[in-house]
Amino acid sequence: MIKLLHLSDIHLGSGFSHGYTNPKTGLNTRFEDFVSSLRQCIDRAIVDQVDLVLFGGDAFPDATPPPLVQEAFAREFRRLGDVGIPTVMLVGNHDQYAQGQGGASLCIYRTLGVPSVIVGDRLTTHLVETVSGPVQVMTLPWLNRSTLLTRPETEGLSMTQINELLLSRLRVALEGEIRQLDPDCPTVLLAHLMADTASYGAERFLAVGKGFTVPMALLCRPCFDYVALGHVHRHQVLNDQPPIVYPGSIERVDFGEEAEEKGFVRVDVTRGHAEVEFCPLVVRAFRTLRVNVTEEDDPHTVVMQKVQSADIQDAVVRLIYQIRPDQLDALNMAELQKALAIAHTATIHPELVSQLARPRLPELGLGQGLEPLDALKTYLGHRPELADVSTDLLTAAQALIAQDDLELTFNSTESEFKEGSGQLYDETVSDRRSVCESSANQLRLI
Ligand SMILES: [Mn+2]
Repeated sequence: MIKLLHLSDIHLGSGFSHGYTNPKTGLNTRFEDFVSSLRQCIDRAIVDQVDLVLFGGDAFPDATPPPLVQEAFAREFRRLGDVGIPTVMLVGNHDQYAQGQGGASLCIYRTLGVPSVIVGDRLTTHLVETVSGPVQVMTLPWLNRSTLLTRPETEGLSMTQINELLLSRLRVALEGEIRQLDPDCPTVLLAHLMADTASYGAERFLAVGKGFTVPMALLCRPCFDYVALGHVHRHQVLNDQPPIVYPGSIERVDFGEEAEEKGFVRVDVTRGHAEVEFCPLVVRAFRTLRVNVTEEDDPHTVVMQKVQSADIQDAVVRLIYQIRPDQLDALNMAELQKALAIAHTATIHPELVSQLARPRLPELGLGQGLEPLDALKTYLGHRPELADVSTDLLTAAQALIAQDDLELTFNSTESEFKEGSGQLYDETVSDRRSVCESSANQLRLI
């Protein structure tokens, strides 16, 4: 039996905006949190005397981490080498430098000839001799189109066609690799990819390029006793035997992972069977507090009650409240900041909800059927202060009305922001939504 510890998506050095500089160490507190999570994983590997550690990729936010971050990562993994535990480090999308030109942040371990570390930056099989016997580890790093395709092959093809071509190449390459396996030796596939049945986490916002999904049928093969995945930040088990598992990230990268439990997995593998145990890590809590005070007579008390009733001690907190502009002065910000001070860090996001004056126009009375555009024209005719923008408003309204489904507009707005950080995405979309909604309300009010 081979004892494995499988962790993934460390992203060491990210999420600094949710921390502050620790005056005792000079380091960002979120950096310290991430190091602490990694340390818990390494501690467990040493205590359990595992035979092998598998790292599923995405060590840092990008392929050029600052020396301080690189060093903290190396310092933790070195502890495994010191006690003779080998590690396979897989290259994830965040570890690749300038997609297509080769090179990855983790390759330095191979260059230096660190004896306990195997770097998985290509599709190949490593025979690892452990204390408990040999194990085959097939590494499949993050694929981008230049991994298996040349430029002339992809010229003029759509993204879908390129993905299909990439998948057919992967199928052939994987088949070739499988044929060379020793069928009697325990075998693990270690892969950084998006499986087609995985449910998405925050990583889709972190992704630099749009990847492609790999069908489960390609992974769910009897030649593999365990399939160790990386990339998706939410822990999930996609198949029972062989177990196909995302351990998830080891710390919360942003608010998109607020509700997710963080951890790693311990796996006992023999040829033909594997037992998996998810091991939760002690990580910092993230809390979103939402409250709508637009209908409240005493908005300050309501917001304060929301803050005081929440478990925000040492958590990363964001307070989002919807408020009318005329209520803003009612909030005692100093008192609010004081109540939030027990949090690790807290940010305040007021969402202004404008209450439009509702002039009663006789032309728009009940029983008068009016097309929305005519209604807008009538409304603009009564608002001389909008004369400068009335043409633009009418053009915009025409475009809006032309949309079959208003929701489509929201969706396309969201996709524009998927490349940004989860937090930015959340806020921007909700801002946009409220803008769109208030435009819709305007039309309704007319
Ligand atoms: Mn990834």
